[in-house]
Amino acid sequence: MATEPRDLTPPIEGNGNYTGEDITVLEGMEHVRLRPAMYIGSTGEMGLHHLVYEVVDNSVDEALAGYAKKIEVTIHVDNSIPVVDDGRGIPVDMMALANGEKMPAVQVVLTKLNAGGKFDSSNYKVSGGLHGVGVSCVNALSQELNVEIWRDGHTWEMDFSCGIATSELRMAGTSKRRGTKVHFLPDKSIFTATEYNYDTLAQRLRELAFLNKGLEIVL
Ligand code: 0RA
Repeated sequence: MATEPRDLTPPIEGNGNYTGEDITVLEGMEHVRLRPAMYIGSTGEMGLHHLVYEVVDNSVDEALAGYAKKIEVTIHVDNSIPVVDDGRGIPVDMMALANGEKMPAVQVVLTKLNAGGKFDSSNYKVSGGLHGVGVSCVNALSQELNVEIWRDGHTWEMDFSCGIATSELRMAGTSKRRGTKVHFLPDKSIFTATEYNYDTLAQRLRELAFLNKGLEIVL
């Protein structure tokens, strides 16, 4: 039976919106940007700070797994935040996705929403408070994100914008160090607050340090 190929182009009205009858299935990352509050609670000051907690939680998980001993958080003057840990480093090996596509594991961690996959750490996440939505949400809500990984004698780097890779994973040199730096700049077009508050971050990070004996957190 011959079936007409369907035109899947969404009809865009003058206002740029889809019409009511169109069924729209968004990829996860687009949905995070369209409905950020569903993922991080708000797009105000609370949500802005939540981004930091989300990234730090990943490093705390590395500490809970017995690898990271120190986490360093810095508030840069442009309100970008690097979070550095001395854990194993996010894996960089190539991974095959369900659809046959291949990409470095770090790209999977940073661009695929947690859905119980291989790298879903929620099973053992006890570091604090909210159920983590994952570092991929932070990536989706960041106008820029750069990840640096020190692993197996090498430094690796990759760049993203709004959750989309803007570079390939590159080997950027040799290193004896071990760990991960996630440096992100929250998207000013999404957040209504754009300034980080030192005391707000200090209070939360101090709580995390108390909850995780042996873990050093520097702000
Ligand atoms: C997936 C697997 C492994 C480590 C991590 C992710 C990881 C994620 C983050 C995020 C911030 N810091 C991190 N450190 C590690 C396990 C790696 C292995 O088996 O060697």
